[in-house]
Amino acid sequence: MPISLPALPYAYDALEPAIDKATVEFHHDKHHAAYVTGYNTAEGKLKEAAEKGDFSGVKHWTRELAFHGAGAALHALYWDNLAADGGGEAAGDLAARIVQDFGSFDAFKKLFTAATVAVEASGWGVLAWDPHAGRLQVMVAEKHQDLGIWGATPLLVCDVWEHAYYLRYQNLRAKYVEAWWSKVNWADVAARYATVAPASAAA
Ligand code: MN3
Repeated sequence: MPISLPALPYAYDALEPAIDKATVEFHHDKHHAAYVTGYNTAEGKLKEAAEKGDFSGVKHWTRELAFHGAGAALHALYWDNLAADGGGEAAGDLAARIVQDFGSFDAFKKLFTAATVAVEASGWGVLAWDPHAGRLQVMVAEKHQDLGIWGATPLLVCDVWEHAYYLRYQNLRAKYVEAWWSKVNWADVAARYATVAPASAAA
């Protein structure tokens, strides 16, 4: 089944001045859209290969499926993770879990920021719930699909591909990440955490 481009959950200029209107418009309408299209193309090619029994292109198209599928999923999460009135700190069970797993909100924020700014070339900073370790993890993704822990659920992601910030911030990735924090929709992150947190997490 083809996937479709989710509508941006706010106006193009909703994240100004932290993330500018032109960047959001290009990022959603061109870049995010291209991952959706790329996923659908790969899915179609793999379906065709299975039907024809011709697997000569299977290595290429499974790679394309992972790249575009991960790109599409992370971008949908990225938009939902932000809001015009975002910022501040996590609250409730998520806040308690952040303190348990990282020591303090400030320690988590510094770790996430450092990991995200340090991503080599194009990728993402990720806060994820890892069910194997039973804890929150700060991870990074190179491109969209490399370096993740299987089964871990991303809760909060920061896109640090240059298309996410170059129009306004040029090479100053750290300035963009600092501004990005001011738009984090903690209610969205907490709702995602609630769907994966163990029942005993708040105890
Ligand atoms: Mn992007």
